[in-house]
Amino acid sequence: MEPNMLQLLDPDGRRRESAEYDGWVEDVDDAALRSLYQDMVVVRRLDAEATALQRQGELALWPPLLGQEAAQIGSARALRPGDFVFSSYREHAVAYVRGVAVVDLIRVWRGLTASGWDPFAVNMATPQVIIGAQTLHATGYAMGVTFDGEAGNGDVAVTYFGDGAMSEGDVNEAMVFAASFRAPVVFVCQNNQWAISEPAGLQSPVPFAGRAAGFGIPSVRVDGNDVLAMLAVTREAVARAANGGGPTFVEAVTYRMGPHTTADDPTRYRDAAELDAWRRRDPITRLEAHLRGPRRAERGRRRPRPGRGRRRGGRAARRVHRARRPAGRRDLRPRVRGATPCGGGPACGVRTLCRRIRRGSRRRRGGRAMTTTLTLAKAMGAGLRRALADDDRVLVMGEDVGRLGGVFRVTDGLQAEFGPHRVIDTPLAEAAIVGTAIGLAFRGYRPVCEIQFDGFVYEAFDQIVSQVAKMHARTNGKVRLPLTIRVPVGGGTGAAEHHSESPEAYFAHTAGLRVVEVSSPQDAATMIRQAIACDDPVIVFEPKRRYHAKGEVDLDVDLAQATPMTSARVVAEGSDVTLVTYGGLVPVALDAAVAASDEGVSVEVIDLRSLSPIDHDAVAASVRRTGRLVVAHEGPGQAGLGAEIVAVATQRCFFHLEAPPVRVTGFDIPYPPAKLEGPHVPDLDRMLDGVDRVRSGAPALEEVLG
Ligand SMILES: Cc1ncc(C[n+]2csc(CCOP(=O)(O)OP(=O)(O)O)c2C)c(N)n1
Repeated sequence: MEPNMLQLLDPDGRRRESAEYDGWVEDVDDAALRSLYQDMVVVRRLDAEATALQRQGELALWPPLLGQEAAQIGSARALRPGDFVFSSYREHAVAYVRGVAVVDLIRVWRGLTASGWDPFAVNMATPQVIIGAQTLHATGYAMGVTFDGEAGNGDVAVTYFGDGAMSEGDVNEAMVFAASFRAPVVFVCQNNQWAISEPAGLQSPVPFAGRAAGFGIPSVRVDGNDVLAMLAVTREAVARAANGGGPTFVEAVTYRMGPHTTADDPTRYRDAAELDAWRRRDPITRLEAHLRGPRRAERGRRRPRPGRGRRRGGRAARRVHRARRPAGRRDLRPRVRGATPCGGGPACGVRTLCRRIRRGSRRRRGGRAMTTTLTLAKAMGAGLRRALADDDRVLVMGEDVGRLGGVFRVTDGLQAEFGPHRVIDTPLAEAAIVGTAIGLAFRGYRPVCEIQFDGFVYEAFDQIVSQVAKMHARTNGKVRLPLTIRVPVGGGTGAAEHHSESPEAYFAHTAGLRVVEVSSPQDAATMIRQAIACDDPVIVFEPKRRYHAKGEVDLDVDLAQATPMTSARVVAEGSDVTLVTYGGLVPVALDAAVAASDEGVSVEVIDLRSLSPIDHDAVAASVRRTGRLVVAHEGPGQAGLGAEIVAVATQRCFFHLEAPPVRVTGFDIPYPPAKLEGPHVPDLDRMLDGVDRVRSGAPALEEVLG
C-alpha cells in the first residue's frame, strides 16, 4: 500500500483496521457489502454493454468506467437523497446509484434529442464534457445551501472530476470559492492515473490531495479501488459539510483499465505491464475475495452472485437498442435559442415573480407615473434594489459589489440594505462568479453577476458560452438558468487597456443567450428588472460613458406594460435615412439626426436595445420607409452586429433600398490607447459622414483621410 493512503480492504480482500475510519462503516455488514458488490457488477456489465453498443454503431461515443467502479459506487452510496451531484462524463456508476434509469444514462451517448435525464428528479446534473466546469456549479449549489440557512436542510453538493481536471482553472477557482464561502461541497477527484495519454504526474508531481491544504480545505487520499474505504471517507466528508464544516477534497487513487473513450487507443501511451499490475487491484475481485474469505466460507456465508447484476446490465442495453432514432431537422428547432418567450412583456405573466411585480406596481403607482431624475448608474442600482426587494431569491454577486458598491457604484448601498448573503463580494475569479451562479440557479436562486469591466468577461467566456448558453438545450429544457450578467462596456472614458472593449458580438453570436444593451436611465432601471425576471440567461451591457448621463426615471414601471426588452425603439422619427445603433452611441446618433435635419435630411434613429435576438422587424419597417440604412457601433466592423443587421435588412428590404447600407464602426484593430480612442470610436462627424454616404454613395471619411 502507498503511504498516506487509506485502505480498509487490501487487494487480497483482507480487512485493514483504521482507528479513524472504521467507525464510519461499522454498520456495513455482509448484506451491505453484497449490495455494494452487486452494484459494481451491474455497472461493469452496463459499461461492457455500452462499449459493445458503440462498436455496433448504436452510440456516438462511450467513456468506459472499467476499473473505477469502487471509487464511484462507494462514494455515491454515501450520499443522501437531498444531496446534489455534479459529475463529469465517466460517472455512470454514480448516476446508477442516484437512480438514473440505465437506459437513460446510456442513451445520453446516443445523441438523440430525447437523451439525458431530469437533473431535479435524481439530484444529479447530466454529464459535463468541459473538463472541470462542473466543480464550479457544485460549489455554487453548495453556496446556495448555505444562503438557504435553516432551509438548507444540511444538503451537500458533490462533484466528480479527474486528475487531468486538477490543472484546469475552474477546479482551482472552485476550491477558492468553496473555502471562502465554507460551502458544503465534496470534491471527489478520481485519479485514474491518466488524462487521455497524459500521466497524472504531468499534472502534479505531488499527490493531488496535498494541494487542498493550500486552499484551506481538508483532504484525504484513499484507495479508490476499495469500495469500503470510499464509502467511509465520503460519509465523513458529507457529514462534515452537512454540519457546517465546509468542503472536503477526496483523492481516490484508482485506475482506468479501459480506453479513455471508445475513440481512444491506450496501447499508444501505456504498457501492458502497468495494466496487469492494476488488474491485480481490481475493485470487484477484491470485494469478492473478501466476501469469499476462508473463514466466511467455513461459516457457510452465501457467495456473491454476479449473474443477477450482469443480466440487468444486458436488459438495459437491449432497451437502448430499441430507442427511437432521431426524427430530423425539426428536432433541432427548440435548441436554436433559449426557449422562454419572456422579454419582461406580457409573457412574463406566467411567472409568480412577474405577477407580484405587477400587483406591487399598481399599488405604488395608483395610475400616475412618478419620476425621479437619476443617472444611468443610479437607475441601474435602483432597478437592482427593486428586484432584490421583489424576490428574495435574487442575489447580486461580483468583485467589489458589496462594501464598495461596485467600482461604478451601481450597487451602492445594496449590501447594507439586503445583507452580505444577498449582495455578495466574491473572490477575484470571473469564471467562478458565473460558474457558481449557475450552481446557485440550480438551487433556485436568480443570481445577478457583475463583471467589473468588459475586458474581463473573457475570463468567464467558457462558463457563459459552454454552460450558461447550453444548459437549457443540454437538459431538454429541464434546467432553466435565470441568470443575469451585467457588463460595463465600451470606450470613450480614457481608460487603461482592457477597460474599453465592445465584446457584444461574441455573445450575440451564441445561441442560448439573450443580450441587451441599455442607453438611458429609464431603460437601465426597467430592463435590468426584465432581465432578472426572465427565465433565460441575459447579458446586460451597460455603456460606461453613459453611467453619469441623467434622465427622468419611473422606478415603478409595470413590467407587464413596459416595452419588452426584446424590442427596439424608435428614438427619433425620420423619413430619409434609418440610423440603427445601441448603447453609448444612441445620443451621438440623436445629435447626428439633429445636425442632419439642419441640412434638410430627416434621420430616423433606432435604439436596438436587444442585440440577441435582434428586432429585425423594427429595422425592416423603418428601412422600407426610408430606403437607406446606416448602422453604427463601437465594436470593430469585421463580423460585428452591423454586418448581421445589414445582411438581414438587405434580404428583407432589397427592393426598397435606394443605396447600399453603410456601417460606421470601430476600426478592426485592438482597442487603441486612451489618447487615441477619439478617432476610433464613431463620433458625430463619422455618423454624419455615414448619413452622407448612404445618400450620395461617397467614400468613407476614413478612406478620404487615408
Ligand atoms: C476544457 C477541456 N479541455 C480538453 C478537453 C478534451 N478532453 C476530454 S477528456 C480529457 C482528459 C481528462 O482527463 P481527466 O480529467 O483525468 O479525466 P478522465 O478522462 O481520466 O476521467 C481531455 C483533455 C475537454 N473535454 N475539455
